[in-house]
Amino acid sequence: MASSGGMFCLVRPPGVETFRIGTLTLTPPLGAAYVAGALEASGRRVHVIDAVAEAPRTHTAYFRGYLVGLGLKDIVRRIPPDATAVGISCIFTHEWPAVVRLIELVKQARPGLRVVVGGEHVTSMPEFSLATSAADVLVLGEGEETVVELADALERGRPLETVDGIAFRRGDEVVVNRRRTRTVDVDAIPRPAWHRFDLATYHAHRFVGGMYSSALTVPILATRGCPYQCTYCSAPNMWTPRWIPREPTAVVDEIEHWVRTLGAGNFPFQDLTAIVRKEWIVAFCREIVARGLRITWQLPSGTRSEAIDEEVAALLRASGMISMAYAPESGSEETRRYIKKKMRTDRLFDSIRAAASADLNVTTYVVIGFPHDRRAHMRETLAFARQIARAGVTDLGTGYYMALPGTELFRTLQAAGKIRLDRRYFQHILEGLALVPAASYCDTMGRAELCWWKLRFTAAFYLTRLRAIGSRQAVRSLRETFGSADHQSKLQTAVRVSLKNLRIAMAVHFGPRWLPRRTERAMFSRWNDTFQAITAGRRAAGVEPAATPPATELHRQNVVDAVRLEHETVRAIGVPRLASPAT
Ligand code: B12
Ligand code: SF4
Repeated sequence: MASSGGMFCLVRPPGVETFRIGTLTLTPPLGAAYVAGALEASGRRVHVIDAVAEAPRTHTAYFRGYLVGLGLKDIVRRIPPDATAVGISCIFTHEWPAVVRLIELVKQARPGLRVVVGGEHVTSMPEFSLATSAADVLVLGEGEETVVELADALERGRPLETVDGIAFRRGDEVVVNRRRTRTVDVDAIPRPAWHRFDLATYHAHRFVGGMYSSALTVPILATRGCPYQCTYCSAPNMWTPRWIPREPTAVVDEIEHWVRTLGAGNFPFQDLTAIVRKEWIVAFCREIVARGLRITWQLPSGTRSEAIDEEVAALLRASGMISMAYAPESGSEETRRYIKKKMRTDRLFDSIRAAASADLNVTTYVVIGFPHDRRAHMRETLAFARQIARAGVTDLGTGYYMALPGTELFRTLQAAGKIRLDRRYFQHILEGLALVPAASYCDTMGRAELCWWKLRFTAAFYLTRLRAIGSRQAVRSLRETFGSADHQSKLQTAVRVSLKNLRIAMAVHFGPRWLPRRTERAMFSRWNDTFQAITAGRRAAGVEPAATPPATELHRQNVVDAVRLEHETVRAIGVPRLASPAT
């Protein structure tokens, strides 16, 4: 098991923020902590540079937003001299330009170091990521087993062609190997190596995700993957549409472990969709109650509503759940059908009422600006916003549609010539929750109109809610927003987060930029051409599906066909590496 190799240095790059209205703050990097745990369990020496925790007050202007954390050159300076490989996590597409620059600086300072990148972004576009950066190897999909096998191959000089789940550069070609099969025994995956990360700093800066809690926060993962196939979501490509839960007792063991060893008390679940089966969630809640654990836990990133009835809602409350989110994405049944969001309105409302009667804090997320969206769909969602407020939903989050890579809708937009991988593209993902969207991919509505609908939804929801809760509670809620006590509503956290972000976003533009503006613009000058050339190469290699139906027809096709092509087609595509404009 133990390896004779050198040290693996894992880097969590600076977080990216901007002025957005939402509770979505930075969080401790769960994926990187899992990778660190797997490398440690394989006997390797691991060093972590967590740019956010090491400089949480350092802000550097980045596009219209800012980076939070160590400067890129400072990260390079902190790589230990005996490191033989650097692993960088890149889960968000809008982080990619900063990661490209970071890799370039690593290669300038330490040309002999192997640079490995993992995460959702590189998994969604492996060829493009290798063409636009100086990375050596990408780890695609679930990372734990692959990174250990890759480290072993690098140490022993084994050919990279033999390692499933990676992409790498070979001369003027990028090679993408077959994907590794998902880990089925999820309970055997080593725990996240939180002892290598400074969770107290995340907590002190309220970088926790979800609703603020005064107890130390540790992110948790109870399940992996998601069985659904929403057309705008990259989960099927990242994890395949397979949902694998851990044993409920194993999840509670982990929670108890962090309570005992770290004094943790608040656990946001970072699952794609934690609650799918009623028996699972019932067993999990009963286990927490039986052990007498006095914790809070949250489901900030959205879950399915089908399994939540009155019995489950009462158990959620009894076990310490304080906030959850449903993501029907639209009040329009037609939109939900087009995007394959298999959610029935009557079941959703039953579930909302059950959650509200158990006094749970429920956020509902909607997305506007899907390519097919029409004004009629917006009017339906406006009525829906009022209905859910009356049914007991505590908060409404309205996001703008993002054309995320690795999704069915992205492929459709691309086939229709509507995707340009330019500066604005990277910006629009970060600004999915901004006041005004950075881009609109909708056929009938532009950015200004989408913004107008967002304002109308927000006003309609909160005015209806205000009428339901009364002004006295509203005043108390306002006081809590700016105090040090736990928040009772996500709006409180969102208001605080947004004001802080606005202040920093304005101040940061008088300070240093991550790259001079001209160089930042130049960086993208050839990215779109490279992307189009790669698309042609992928078509020739048979990776792209033969037919790309329009957005309104996508619900008729099974995403598994496209996922299979992407995962099983071993390919080598000729793409020269782009030189950086910063050198
Ligand atoms: C929790 C979460 C958040 C948290 C923050 C997470 C964080 N670390 O900062 C919150 C709620 C704040 C959030 C916000 C947003 N999010 Co979010 N989020 C997630 C979610 C649900 C879970 C992430 C997670 O912990 N996963 C579990 C771990 C185990 O998986 P992982 O991180 O992918 O890591 C594995 C592999 O990727 C790999 N790996 C990762 N790093 C490395 C490094 C190396 C060296 C190696 C070898 C391997 C490796 O191995 C890991 C273990 O298997 C994901 C979906 C998902 N399930 O991944 C979306 C997701 C990451 N979010 C997404 C988006 C779009 C956003 C927002 C832009 C939404 C918005 N409109 O504002 C914001 C941006 C916030 C910001 N400031 O940048 C997208 C990103 C897609 C993309 N291409 O950019 C995702 C993928 C969801 C989706 N499918 O649409 N998010
Ligand atoms: S949007 Fe949610 S339910 Fe749909 S595929 Fe993605 S993770 Fe699953």
